[in-house]
Amino acid sequence: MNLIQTDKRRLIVGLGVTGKSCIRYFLRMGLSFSVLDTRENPPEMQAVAQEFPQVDIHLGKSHTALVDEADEIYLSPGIAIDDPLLTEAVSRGALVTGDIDLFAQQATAPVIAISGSNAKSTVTTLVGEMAKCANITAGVGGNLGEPALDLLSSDCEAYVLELSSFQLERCADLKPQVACLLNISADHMDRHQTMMTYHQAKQRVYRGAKHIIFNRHDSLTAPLKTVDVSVKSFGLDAPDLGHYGVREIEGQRYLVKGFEPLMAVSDIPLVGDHHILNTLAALAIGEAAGFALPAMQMAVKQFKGLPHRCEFVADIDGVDYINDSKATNVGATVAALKGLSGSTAGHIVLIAGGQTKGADFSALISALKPLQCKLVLLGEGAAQIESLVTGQIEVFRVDSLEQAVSVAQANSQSGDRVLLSPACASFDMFDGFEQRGDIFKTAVNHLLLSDQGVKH
Ligand code: UMA
Ligand code: ADP
Repeated sequence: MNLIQTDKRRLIVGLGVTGKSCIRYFLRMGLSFSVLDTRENPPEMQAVAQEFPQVDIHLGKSHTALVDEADEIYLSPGIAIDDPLLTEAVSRGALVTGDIDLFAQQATAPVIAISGSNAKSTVTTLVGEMAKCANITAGVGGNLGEPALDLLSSDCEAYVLELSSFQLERCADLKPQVACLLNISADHMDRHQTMMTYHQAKQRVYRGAKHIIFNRHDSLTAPLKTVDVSVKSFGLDAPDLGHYGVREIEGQRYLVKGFEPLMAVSDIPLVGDHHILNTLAALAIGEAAGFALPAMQMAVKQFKGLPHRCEFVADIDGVDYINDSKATNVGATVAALKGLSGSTAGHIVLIAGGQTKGADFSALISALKPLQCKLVLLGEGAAQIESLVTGQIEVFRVDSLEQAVSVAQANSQSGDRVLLSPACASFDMFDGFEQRGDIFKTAVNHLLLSDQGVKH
């Protein structure tokens, strides 16, 4: 497939982070194109007009005829691949693709592609840190941080890409050196409609990969075809030869490859089984990419985790407050609950709720009940979640995150943990998960200050 043909009518759809990276790319390549955003007033429009004064930009739904006429459509991830906007173009045989195929055409260094429902950003960042410790110049980004096309550089010796299901569903030809699916649990069901289409989108990360890494306890991550490919698995149990797992050696738990110890579990600074899994995945990815073990060990030991992912905020009167605002689906919250419960002396008070994205919350309820958690609910999904737990666990309904924090404080005691891990997207009440996490942290810090004031 050769996309770079000057006689083609190219259309970039979307003026977000991806659309802007596509504009920069086509300008660098000296190719003609138009841009459409179906919104009348997309955010940061002024900055966009300033950055690209020469670019032909069309806004609003009245310009959608541009899509019907285009030969090649570079569709941003926020627009579904089956959006009616594309019907006419698809029926005419127009190419509908995204930034990742463009990236793949130009990237000359090996690509490490990481996907999954959860832990993508954590593992992508850790693998990027491993590359740094191994003195390898790596471009790290994709669905996280810098968009893929902006990473392209002749200096890069490797690329580490986090890829979402939205990016993968429109990516035909990445052919990564290493591909990993960390886990699959329901997410974005409002977009993908069924688990089957979501699963199919995620599996595309393995297309043309030379090394495949998957989670052996999550069957949906197992590759469907494995001809001429190295396939390694990771999991928390003792692994077969050549695979990654955990073994007890002389009374101490080690991350191992087969029987070979790689590093002690106690060397991982982050708490919880989910971080052991993430570290195993990163070690497997790094080894497949040729990183030296001492460099990877150093990166793991130094890795403090990312903000808003099980981030410790404060200890107030023996109660830990933890910000896991990035838990925007049920799988992430269940992992956080399971990961933290073992090291929690008392109980967990969970703050959850928000935009449900069509999720089924039964797995969350099953995780909450045996742990005897208390539940503080806010946002759009509160009524739906409450209806599933009524009479089974203690539930409090609140209108704001500040109120959630004070209700959680009033209902916790020394040894408990207050965990913001919403299992929902944030857009019903906040600009995004970062704002939600920041507001939580501010509310907790106010509590801390007033608590210190009382003690003085
Ligand atoms: N939109 C329109 N009309 C358009 C174009 C976009 O209404 O013509 C709307 C979309 O429906 C969406 C919003 O604009 O609500 C932004 O969409 P976009 O595709 O322009 O978004 P970008 O700014 O390009 O950001 C995208 C990813 N966003 C999505 O997948 C929704 C970013 O991931 C990603 O970091 C960025 O590309 C660079 O790769 C965000 C995300 O939430 C962080 N990702 C999901 C996740 O992690 O769970 C998948
Ligand atoms: P993603 O980029 O896939 O959203 P992040 O690294 O940002 O992943 O983490 C998102 C959420 O997933 C966080 O709430 C985090 O606590 C949770 N999480 C971390 N590791 C795992 C895991 N191995 N399985 C499930 N959830 C996890």
